[in-house]
Amino acid sequence: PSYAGLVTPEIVYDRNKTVTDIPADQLPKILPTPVSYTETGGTFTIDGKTPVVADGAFAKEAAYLANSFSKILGRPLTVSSDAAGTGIALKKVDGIAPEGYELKVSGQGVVINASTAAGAFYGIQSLTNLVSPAAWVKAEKSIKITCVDVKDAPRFAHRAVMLDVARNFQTQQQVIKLIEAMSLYKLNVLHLHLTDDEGWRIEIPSLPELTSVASKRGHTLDSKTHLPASHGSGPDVNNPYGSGFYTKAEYIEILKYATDRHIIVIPEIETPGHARASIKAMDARYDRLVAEGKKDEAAKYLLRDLDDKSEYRSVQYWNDNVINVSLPSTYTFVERVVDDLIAIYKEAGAPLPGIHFGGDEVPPHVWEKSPAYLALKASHPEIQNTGDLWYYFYGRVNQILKAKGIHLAGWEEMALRKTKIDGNDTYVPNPDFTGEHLQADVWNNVLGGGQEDLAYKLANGGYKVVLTCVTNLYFDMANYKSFDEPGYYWGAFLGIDKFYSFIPYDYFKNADVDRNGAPINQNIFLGKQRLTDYGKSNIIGLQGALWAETVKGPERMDYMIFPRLFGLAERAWAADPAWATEKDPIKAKQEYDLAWSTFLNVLGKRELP
Ligand code: TNX
Repeated sequence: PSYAGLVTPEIVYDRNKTVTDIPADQLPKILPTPVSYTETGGTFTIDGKTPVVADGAFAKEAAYLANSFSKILGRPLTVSSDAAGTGIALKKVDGIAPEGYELKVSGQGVVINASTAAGAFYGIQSLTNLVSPAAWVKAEKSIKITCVDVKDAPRFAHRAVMLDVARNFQTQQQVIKLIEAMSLYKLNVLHLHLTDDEGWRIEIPSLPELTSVASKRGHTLDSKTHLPASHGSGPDVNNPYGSGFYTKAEYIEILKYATDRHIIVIPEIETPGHARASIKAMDARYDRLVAEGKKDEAAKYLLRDLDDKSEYRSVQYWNDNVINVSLPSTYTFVERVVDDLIAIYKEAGAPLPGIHFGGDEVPPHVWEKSPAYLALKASHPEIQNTGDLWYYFYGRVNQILKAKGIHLAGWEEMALRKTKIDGNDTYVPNPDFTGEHLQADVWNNVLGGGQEDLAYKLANGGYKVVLTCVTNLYFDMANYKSFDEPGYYWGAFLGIDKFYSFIPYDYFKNADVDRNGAPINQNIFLGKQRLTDYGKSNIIGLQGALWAETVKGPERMDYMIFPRLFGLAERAWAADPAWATEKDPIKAKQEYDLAWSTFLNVLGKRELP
């Protein structure tokens, strides 16, 4: 990595101020950068009389376009199927890449060609980018669009944002706003972290305690005995953002809004760790049914072994937050939740390709003294220690999902089987989960931590990997080192440059400083795995992640996500920029400066939605 030292937090924030001012007419108008973009001279004017003419396959996209322009023109455009006349045409053309499009604006009108509805949608979003930001704020009678020739297609199929609404809640309106911003910049997966220790945030009609009890922050009061006051999570009952959930109807609205914008919403039900809220809710259900004299029914969904005396503590200091995976009732619970989620998605008409079952950060010594575990061990020779339960649990969850045609997604730990080798806990990839059926979100590439190449190892080994690298893509990390800057920094300080300079197939390349801001020793990359060609084919995309222990309220959420979202969108959609492949370090720096200036200029001239 000869570019070490190119980007440091200090330089970036200097750069932010001294960025070269590139004249507006020389700036690219479309973000993320399209594959090709040429201005062909002249303009085309869209006014209230411009018709939208669409192939039947793109009727929904035509309606979306017609309505979105009404924000400027005061009324929607008319949609017609009459191919004659000057207007905006959406045409189905075979042979264009999925999600790709061609956009031609000329004196004669606008033509968007695509082979899929998603492609037509992205053509529309690029057309929307060409409208001057000012037009969106002040209503006008007509909109002038620069004539262009654009050809475009995304680099990665999976362009995601993970939003944690469990630690602190965010309203439906905030989620809708994020979806709107994501869609403008061609991101297509919203991963909602709906459950954690602090709360359960989605109504599951057949298990009402999940929200009646566990959406309220107060349920954690008897837990977490060792939490330092400075830590963001915990009981914190007076926090106004600590409680809340989406009713089924509200969640369906979110799904419909996302589906109209070609965004898939992956629900995350965190198991077996980070599950204090689920456990507490099922405890409450148990207590109620026992009080009603229904003892047998009471234990049906119980998530803990009442006689388990094991002692453990999670990294976030919880001592009672791991579901007991040896209990049959755990699988009854999982299946019940999955079935309700399927029904909710079906009612919304939204796709549900995968469900995320968490998997991160299960502490040592959990389950060790559980009678349920000891009984299971006695009857299952393949289970020798609690590490083997990992394999057992995700194997069963995978079976439940597979039978319903849904793939299993999880944090990287899910793809790793913890086992004892020479008495030490060691992770080995889980051979049952490779291939199409498991999506692993890989977060740990902490510089100097020794796991820098984990994402590449898993991809080379056959896992479908979503790069969620903490060094470059974590929205909950502070932008830079300052007492005034909110956020964690256990992974890195993360200005927008970190997102922007992330090179997916070689993310060691721009790795420069560690999590304390000190220059890293490049020797840490010696002997690390690089991506093979096969590994490359298994990198399905990128994900920015907003964890929310420190994210209280909508303003803070927006502050952490913007403008860093644009750096993420650029790297998820566009090819590696020229500076990433330039071998001469001086030329690379010049090219980087120009590209970075241009990028910041574009952002500076763009209204946030
Ligand atoms: C680690 S990275 C977690 C989350 C925290 C986050 C805070 C990962 C899969 N788990 O539970 O919210 O750190 O940055």
